[in-house]
Amino acid sequence: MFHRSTGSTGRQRISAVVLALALMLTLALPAAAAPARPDPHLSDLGDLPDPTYPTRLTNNGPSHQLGQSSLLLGQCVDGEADGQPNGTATGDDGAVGDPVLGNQQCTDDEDGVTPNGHWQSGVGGGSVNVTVAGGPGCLSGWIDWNHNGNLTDAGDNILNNVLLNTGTSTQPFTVPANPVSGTFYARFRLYSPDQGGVCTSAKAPTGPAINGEVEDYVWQFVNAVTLSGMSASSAASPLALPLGLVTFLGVLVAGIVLARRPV
Ligand SMILES: [Ca+2]
Ligand SMILES: [Ca+2]
Ligand SMILES: [Ca+2]
Ligand SMILES: [Ca+2]
Repeated sequence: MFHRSTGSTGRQRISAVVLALALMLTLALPAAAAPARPDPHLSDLGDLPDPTYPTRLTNNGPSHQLGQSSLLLGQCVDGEADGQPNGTATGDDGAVGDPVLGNQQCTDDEDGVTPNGHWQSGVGGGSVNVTVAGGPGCLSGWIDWNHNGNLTDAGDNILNNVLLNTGTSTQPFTVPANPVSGTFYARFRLYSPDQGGVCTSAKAPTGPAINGEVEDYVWQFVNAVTLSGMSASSAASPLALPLGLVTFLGVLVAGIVLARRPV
């Protein structure tokens, strides 16, 4: 009896020790890791109208992961869960409530590319000023010159894999012959160089990038009086057309006055 009794007590003690060890082991183990879920606000996306331009993720719109580097167009970038298309390409310009990286004072993350005022057909006929932060980076840009709703026609890729250092620079490009006046949609993407610090991997106006930023714009162009060039202005500027008309009327009146002036 004593032997069985002792054995039973021993087994109980062993069971208690095993339970205690199991409990300690359970507490010591880290909690099972939650499945990885990408934060939808940690990518910058575009805002050209979709359709017809690919902007939404379902249409393979451009996206740039944020937080992977400090590479930016301009001084500011913010994240979106998806593309923000609208007719004036301003859906991404003043996103409210999204995390803002870079300069925390920014309210508009489309701050890296500005058109220079006068463009004309030919090589180097147009240019934009581009500001890069956290460089070097590779820049590609597109303009839908013929207003057909895509950025993939010949000549649309105005800047291709241009290596840029931190700072602001003027980037010239070719303006096609006889471009039609009106509203032009433009897209610019900045991303890190390949190994060796060179820009060799071509970037499309669509698809993901591991860092950098995309900026989409609408620019208005009005034919000059001479029809030899165009004036570029912000889409938001109401002065573009009136200024052209005023110039034209001024030349016309001056011509009439001169023609009628007695000799
Ligand atoms: Ca953004
Ligand atoms: Ca920016
Ligand atoms: Ca952006
Ligand atoms: Ca925009």
